[in-house]
Amino acid sequence: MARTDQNSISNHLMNEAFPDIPKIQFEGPKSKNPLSFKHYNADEIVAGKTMKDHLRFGVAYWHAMRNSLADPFGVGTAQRPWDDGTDSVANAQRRVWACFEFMDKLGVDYYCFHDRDVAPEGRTLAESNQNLDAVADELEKAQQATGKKLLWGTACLFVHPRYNQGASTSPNANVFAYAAAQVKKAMDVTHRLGGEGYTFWGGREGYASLWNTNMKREVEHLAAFLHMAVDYKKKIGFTGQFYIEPKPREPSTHQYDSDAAACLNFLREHGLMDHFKLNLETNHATLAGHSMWHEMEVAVAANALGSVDANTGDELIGWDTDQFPTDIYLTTQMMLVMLKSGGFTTGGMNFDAKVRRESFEPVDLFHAHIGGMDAFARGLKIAAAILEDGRLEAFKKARYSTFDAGIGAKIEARTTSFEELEAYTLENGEPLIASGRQEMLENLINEFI
Ligand code: XLS
Ligand code: NI
Ligand code: NI
Repeated sequence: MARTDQNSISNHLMNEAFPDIPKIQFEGPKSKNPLSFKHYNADEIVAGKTMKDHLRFGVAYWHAMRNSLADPFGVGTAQRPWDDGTDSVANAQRRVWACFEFMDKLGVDYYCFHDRDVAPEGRTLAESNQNLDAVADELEKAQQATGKKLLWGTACLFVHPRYNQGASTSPNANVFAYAAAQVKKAMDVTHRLGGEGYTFWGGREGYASLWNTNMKREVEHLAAFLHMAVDYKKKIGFTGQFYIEPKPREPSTHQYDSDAAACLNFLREHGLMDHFKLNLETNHATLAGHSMWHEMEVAVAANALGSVDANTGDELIGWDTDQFPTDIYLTTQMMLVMLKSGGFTTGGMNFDAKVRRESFEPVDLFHAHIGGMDAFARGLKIAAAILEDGRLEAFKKARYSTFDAGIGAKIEARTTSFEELEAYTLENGEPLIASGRQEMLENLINEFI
């Protein structure tokens, strides 16, 4: 099963999809070969585990295989010679092998998909389901041939015109029903392919205008939908992790699962906390006016960090530009939180990122993913070194030490009161406070970067 069988990949494509590209190797930081890893060394042990097991990289099918690189002002530019540009099932099946050749050459073990990325939507639901089954046959063969695995599956509930006012939050019950049927099938296929998770991203689960929206009703419908998904999961014996992916807006004006805290509140209010973890996306964090670091800390505090859509945004453009992450500060912060939380179990680092419209050649897919993988490998090594050094964590611990004993310990144990704290303060007078030393810590971090 876990054996890489190149023959089997090329058997399914008349020509290899990436004929000029060899398997990408780790060559170390001194290498000048752009098609090599400088830092990501899959089997190297960092903080007790291989890099591969820490990072659990995934390729996002919708971007790597389906993004034409169109933008709001221009048509697609992507050159994808293996793709005949049609919506046929045969083309979709061929594309599977191109994707697996890509993952194989890149050395990425996981992929993620929406139902409609992998297989074309038919004229009816039954036809769409048939198309999906036909491509799932191919995905299953390709998984077996290469040992690659499905990190998570999902349903596309935002492209088709029927979903223009939402799916589970559509004002129309028949649209809700259609969406439910689509998710049921996407869950079946994810289960069949041994998916380790299933993601709900509320593409249009929000509103464009409150003039026509009953927000309370829509949010309740979303909760009802997710409860039915939980029930169905049990029915089919799917044990993968459910994720919900926060995003504040775009294409909606406001999306109900707008950020990590809002998602957690929604899950708690509707009794869904035990069934979901968060799939956090960096660019969604910045759209919400937060850093990814903040979003990850919020998730970890609730024991709900599930998986990551690893990308980044452009500080100067206000939309979800889904760029590949290359900023070492970003990856260091993310890897620090990840390591301190104990690491991924079911989740991983899915590259929900696309090459720029200007980067239209197939080889650019490699440059982009190599860069992202190296950036996280460096972040991981730096974060491990910072934790091993211990000064940062020791400073943080000392900063709260007045809560470790005496009146502080009573506050944390909730065994004191305003009256006692008043008496304490009258007796002890003005508190002696310590500097936060932000600049000193920023300098400390720069020792490692
Ligand atoms: C879009 C989302 C989407 C989800 C999966 O902004 O990031 O790609 O990850 O539906
Ligand atoms: Ni995403
Ligand atoms: Ni996104």
